[in-house]
Amino acid sequence: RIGPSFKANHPLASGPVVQPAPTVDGFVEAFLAELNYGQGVLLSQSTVNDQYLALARTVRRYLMADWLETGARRRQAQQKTVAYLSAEYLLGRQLGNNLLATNLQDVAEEAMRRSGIDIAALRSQEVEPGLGNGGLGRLAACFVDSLATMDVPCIGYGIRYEYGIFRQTFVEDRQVELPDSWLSLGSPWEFPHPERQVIVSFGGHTETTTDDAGVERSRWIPDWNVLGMPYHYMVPGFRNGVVNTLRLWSARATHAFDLQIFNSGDYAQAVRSQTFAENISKVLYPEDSTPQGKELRLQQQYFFVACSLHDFIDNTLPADYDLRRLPERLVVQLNDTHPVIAIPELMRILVDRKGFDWDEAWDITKRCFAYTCHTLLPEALEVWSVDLLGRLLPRHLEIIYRINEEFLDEVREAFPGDEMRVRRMSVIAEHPERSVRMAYLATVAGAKVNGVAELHSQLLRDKVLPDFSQLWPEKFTNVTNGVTPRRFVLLANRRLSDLVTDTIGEGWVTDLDRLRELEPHAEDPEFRAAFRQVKADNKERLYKLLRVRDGLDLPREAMLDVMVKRLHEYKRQTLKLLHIVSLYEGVVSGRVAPEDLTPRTVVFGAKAAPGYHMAKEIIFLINAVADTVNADPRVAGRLSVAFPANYNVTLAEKLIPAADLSEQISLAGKEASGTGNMKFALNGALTIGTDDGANVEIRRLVGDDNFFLFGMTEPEVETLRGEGYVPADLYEQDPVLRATIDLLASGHFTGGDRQVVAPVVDNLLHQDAFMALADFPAYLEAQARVDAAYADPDTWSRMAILNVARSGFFSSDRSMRDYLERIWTAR
Ligand code: GPQ
Repeated sequence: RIGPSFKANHPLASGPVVQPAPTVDGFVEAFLAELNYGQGVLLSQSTVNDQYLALARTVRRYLMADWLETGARRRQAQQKTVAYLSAEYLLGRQLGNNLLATNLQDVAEEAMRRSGIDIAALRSQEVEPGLGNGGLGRLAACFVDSLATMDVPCIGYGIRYEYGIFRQTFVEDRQVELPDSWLSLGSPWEFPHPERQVIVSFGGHTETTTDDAGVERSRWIPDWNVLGMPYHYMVPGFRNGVVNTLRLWSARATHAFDLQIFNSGDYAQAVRSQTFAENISKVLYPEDSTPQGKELRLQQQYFFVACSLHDFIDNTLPADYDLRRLPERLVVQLNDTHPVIAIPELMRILVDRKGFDWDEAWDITKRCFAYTCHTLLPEALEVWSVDLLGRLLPRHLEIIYRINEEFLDEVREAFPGDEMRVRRMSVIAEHPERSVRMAYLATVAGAKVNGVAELHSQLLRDKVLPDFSQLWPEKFTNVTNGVTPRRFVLLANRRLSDLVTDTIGEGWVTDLDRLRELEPHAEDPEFRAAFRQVKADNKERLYKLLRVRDGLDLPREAMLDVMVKRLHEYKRQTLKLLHIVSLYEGVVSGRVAPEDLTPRTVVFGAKAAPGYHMAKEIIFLINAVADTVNADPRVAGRLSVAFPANYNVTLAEKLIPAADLSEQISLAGKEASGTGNMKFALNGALTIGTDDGANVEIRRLVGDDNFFLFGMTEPEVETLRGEGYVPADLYEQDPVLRATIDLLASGHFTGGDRQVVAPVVDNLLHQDAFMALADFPAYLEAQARVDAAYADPDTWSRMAILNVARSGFFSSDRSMRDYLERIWTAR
């Protein structure tokens, strides 16, 4: 490793860092310097991209002193640090957030104006880093934001994918995926540190040797290596002088290029090892909640985990640090099972590299880790085949076996004679193939295990890990998810933020419970009118965007009904689609007069995993229904459906503030938490939702009167499944449902083609694993309640205001306080 070349005691060595003046003049000066010296162009000759990059680097300059100061302070303080290990960070655009954090948005806007530049054009130039799939990745981004705002020492560790989540387009109504080359126009927010590269090994075999003390030790002889190069990203706290670090790893070859082979003329072979190594961080796996068990994915997981632990232990702790005290300085939070291979990796470091004996190493390891589970779907629980793991990481497999052996001895001791239980609890599954259950490994090694909403944590204890919660009840806890109010209220909804600040004063952005002070204003007609105006303005802004972005022309006056989330059968986009078709069918069959429909615009946003066929069929069907409904004059101005492609964080920031109705309609017991639901409530949309995930807590807080609940509860779902669920019977018995499905099945939306709708329709009639048909009547009835409430603007605004006022609990700052209290300082 290349050390500092500067004398540490030189007067300039430790600052102060010169920060540009926080004035328009100071900003213009710094901006022009970046344009001229950083970008190498004159203002008169610069492109929008030049200007965007220079603007970004200017904002960076204002953050730099705080970043360096925070780093120095953290090194001095010897506090416990949270290492948040996450395979995904769905960051969203950085410019707006960082202008907000530095409180420079007005200065920057004026400085750009003075330079003859419209800052809005530069904002749109930024390609968001989409290094995550959905809720789990966005949660990680919210958490690091909150930790910086609360001045908690945290390093976010992850992977710098060269390609993030794919860009979605529609060709003839079907999803087509394009690569997300987010780095191609330059990446002003990252700092590569090649001098801090780390070696990561794979493959090979193990050997048993005897050490000087006569103890048998295993030694790993790997057969290939790659380098991990860290890229640092600033994570600014909100106007508090703190800037934490996100450290994302990029894979490089140890030997990029073989000159001998090149000279002999085989160019492809000459760079083979480079291509091979760089593949590891090439692309984000686009499966959300459905791991595929692919070798490259395991390579990614081990790659970033090994880099991160090495970085913390060998580069972040003082050189002489006594590792027996590691738990005083480090807590590793595992974001789902993706980084769980960190557990045997820490054991390997302690035992093989640092010479600890097994028991001491295990004691240290157990106190360092905590595990968050984000799902209840059995197919989402990661397992790795022993065969693959043994081939890629033979020493880690050995360590896992020993952890499991000792753990199963403990089980036998607690439950003598109960071999069934031992088999159930084993970290190694025997069927359908010998494999490692990563959630079990995390539960065995973790000091704490948490779910992400109350209902989820309870089901996790009772249904997913019942044997473990019986053995170690005190291990299990809940931390309900949250979202950052900086990005999702202040940045996304400036109009609402201004109204809130005018009404209750400043300070609520970092103390979100203060939104409660809005409650009395729900009764004030003037405030309600102002609140409605905010919604109207946000809708106008959205419709303007959708016209330019997607060529959509949407009616201004309608209720805006929004369902945005990954496409998953359990989330039940099909239930929403059945609702739309039933409204439409009512009009075209003459059952309902068009004037009796509450004008609605339904907006979907959803990406499907490229290999998830049913999800892609559902996307096709939504698009087909949208085309037909939007073109039919019989429902014109009464019902429209929009499905803008490529839903991402950037679009969410425009959509959510404009929404009237938030669709959270998963089958009860399937959505671990949801976080979109929280963003909508905080932005004054009302929720129509099932008793699932964090909906339960939203409803309890905002009140039954201000939430449209429908559908079966989780125990009712279980009962129905136990009785034998036959969706076709419901179709036979319910004339509205039958007419709705018949219209879909008739080919009405697909130019008469009945074949193309069959996959979805047949699945609903004959499987319907997520019981959309069972909840359909209740859903229609709840939507009728929605219409009735919407008919009176004052009723609706009152309910919406109370949603905002009572949702402060869902700040990710509160989630972080809960993690601190229940997990990170609890030991
Ligand atoms: N979630 Cl296991 C993901 O986004 N990806 C995953 O791989 C898994 C879970 C979601 C989960 O479905 C939501 O209910 C949660 O709100 C979210 O994680 C954050 O906890």
